[in-house]
Amino acid sequence: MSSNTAHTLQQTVQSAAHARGFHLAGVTRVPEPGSAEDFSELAHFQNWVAAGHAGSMDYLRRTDEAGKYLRSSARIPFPWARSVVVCSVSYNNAQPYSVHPAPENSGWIARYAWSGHAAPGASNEPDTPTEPHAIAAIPLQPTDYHSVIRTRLEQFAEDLQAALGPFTARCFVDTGPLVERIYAKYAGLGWQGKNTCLIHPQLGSWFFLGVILTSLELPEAAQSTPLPDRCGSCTRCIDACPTQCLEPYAMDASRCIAYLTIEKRGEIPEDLQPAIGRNVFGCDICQEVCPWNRRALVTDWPELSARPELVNPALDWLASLTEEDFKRLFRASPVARTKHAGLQRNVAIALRNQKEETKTAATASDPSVVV
Ligand code: B12
Ligand code: SF4
Ligand code: SF4
Repeated sequence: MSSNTAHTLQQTVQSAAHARGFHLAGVTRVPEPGSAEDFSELAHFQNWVAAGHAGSMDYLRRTDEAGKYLRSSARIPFPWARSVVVCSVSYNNAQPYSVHPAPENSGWIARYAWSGHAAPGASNEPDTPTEPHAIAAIPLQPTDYHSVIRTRLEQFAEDLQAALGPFTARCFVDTGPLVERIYAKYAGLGWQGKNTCLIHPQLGSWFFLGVILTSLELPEAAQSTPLPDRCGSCTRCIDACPTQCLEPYAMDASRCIAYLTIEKRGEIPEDLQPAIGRNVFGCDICQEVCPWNRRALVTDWPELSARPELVNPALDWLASLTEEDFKRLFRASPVARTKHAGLQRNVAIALRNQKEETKTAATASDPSVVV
């Protein structure tokens, strides 16, 4: 491929991605594992898993017959893969953060899981552009980013096949056996911050990734350029993490509130329960304190609008939900992953934490208590 053709490939990817509504797109190679071109970050994967940081997420530990971790290179599960097109989609909505003052006795559901869409024919689009996704008259129907993005990603892959000629392609949103953020970094979609999230100067870190693995050989000239790391001397995310599970650029996921409240089944270790605070599904703290999210783009994907009832939800309301209510509210929503029992477990912890906090506040303001 000449540098001219390489340039055309980049342009084709960018314009086709844009036409399908993706906020960013880039291309990078899938290097041979262990070769001089391999991505150095992937070398950490084995130690990370061996240190127990994956907790009970067994899917991260899957190996091939030779015992190699599938996620240590996309070429292990997909030997035909030569390049990857990575896209990002903002899920940010103009709504408060969990670290902002909140209504009394409210819990927190992670930003990415608020998504809903107006039912066909229903008119609950915002009245004015200055009120993005304001209180909807008709409840938004739950949506799940996996299927929402995958639909457009598959159309995008077909657009590319039509423009570039036939090639093998596999689309993944979250669930493929590869460390998506590393490929996204080399595809120029952002740098991996000290909180381990991918960050982009305009999108912040409130975005999802979608990847198209391809069999297309990619010459040097056709690859996107990675962005420089702009964390500098900042350590806000590390300082703010309630369970102290972050060290610069690496996470002990077995202690992360997102893992504990979404992925972990059964009891949550008692010593970690107070740090969960009011988080009942996921956690946004290390992103909320990040200066790169102060002016992050707000999504224009109607399928990723915020369902108002999920922003600062009342804990009593969540505690009262029956299994039937849970299914109705969270069918086809990311929240379904924790199941009714998981949500009830998390709500019980948040209610206990809130009670403890009220007790501590009362003691602190009682003049008869001598410190
Ligand atoms: C497992 C998983 C989780 C786990 C573990 C997270 C983690 N940091 O690994 C849990 C449940 C905790 C989680 C949480 C969240 N997740 Co998640 N998750 C994934 C998933 C499925 C796999 C990630 C993975 O492979 N982790 C393994 C570790 C090793 O990877 P890593 O942390 O990126 O590690 C690299 C570096 O840290 C470095 N490294 C490792 N050790 C060391 C040591 C040293 C010394 C150094 C220097 C470097 C280093 O090398 C590693 C690569 O080998 C991906 C989708 C995918 N298929 O990739 C989504 C994904 C990463 N998650 C996503 C999201 C949105 C979230 C949450 C925001 C959801 C929420 N609010 O609750 C949080 C964010 C928390 C955070 N600070 O990262 C997005 C991230 C988008 C973005 N902008 O970055 C992804 C890409 C899904 C998607 N398709 O959009 N997630
Ligand atoms: S998501 Fe929450 S618990 Fe997990 S690393 Fe970030 S701040 Fe810590
Ligand atoms: S809070 Fe600071 S250190 Fe953490 S990811 Fe953002 S810029 Fe980097």
